[in-house]
Amino acid sequence: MPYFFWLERPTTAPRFLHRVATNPPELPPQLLPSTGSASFVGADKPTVGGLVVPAGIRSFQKASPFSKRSRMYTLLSGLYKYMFRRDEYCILILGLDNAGKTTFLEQTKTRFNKNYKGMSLSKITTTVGLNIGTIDVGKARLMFWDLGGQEELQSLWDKYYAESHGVIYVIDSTDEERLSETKRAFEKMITSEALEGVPILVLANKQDVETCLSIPDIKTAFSDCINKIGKRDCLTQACSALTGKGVNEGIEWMVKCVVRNIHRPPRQKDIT
Ligand code: G3D
Repeated sequence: MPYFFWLERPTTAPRFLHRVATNPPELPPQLLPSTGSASFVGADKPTVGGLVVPAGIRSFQKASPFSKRSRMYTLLSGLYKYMFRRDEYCILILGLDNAGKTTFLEQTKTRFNKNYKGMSLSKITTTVGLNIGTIDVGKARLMFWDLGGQEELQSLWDKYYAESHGVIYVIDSTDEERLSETKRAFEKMITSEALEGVPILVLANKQDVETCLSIPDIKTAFSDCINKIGKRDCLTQACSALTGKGVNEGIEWMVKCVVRNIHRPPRQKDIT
């Protein structure tokens, strides 16, 4: 690659400048640009041809057609990276066992990934361990971690909190008996410091079942959690992971929240 000068790597230099800080390639002498030497006016202002050499430049080789090409290359590669880069967000799917977490993940993958042939939703069995899945929504890539909800597995949830950008908490609206158990798990989760400011989507799942608890019923049961939610985005969404009702709305809401949450910036990955 053509080069035009070497830089020391000042920690504050913009990232693209580091590209030219590498050793020059070995070129045949006829292709090498003629070398100029820096002259110094005053104690700390080196100049070349009347131009002040920016701080951080140790040795200088006269600008040549190589420098233009190099800058063009840097600009184009920056543009390429900007256009073909995705912001990656990690989303935890939590909730008690049998709440419908895996069914929700499969339904989401089927809806948001063209060509994805999911397994038959009615054949999904309860999560033991970890299921993962990825979807792309615009420039955002959501990576889901569906964690097992059995009591002994709940102690593993907090190992994932620091890395996560959002939480989808799934409640089985047909299981009134376990409502207080799921509320306890929810309360423990939202009071974790490692999740501070992380948006939470509460899915009242299995709304296709006629006898299920309604959204107001669930909100009433969870009412004393409200002041523990703190300053974060939180939405309760009616959903049926089986039929897909409410799935798109929930995911779109989550994407909006994680993108605007400046406290947890995304990881950036080139599109592959
Ligand atoms: P989990 O991953 O949270 O443990 P699963 O839960 O996704 O394995 O779902 C547990 C059971 O609930 C499954 O039934 C699944 O079909 C059912 N289920 C999940 N979502 C819904 C829903 O929206 N509506 C209804 N009616 N059922 C749902 P089985 O019979 O396989 O245990």
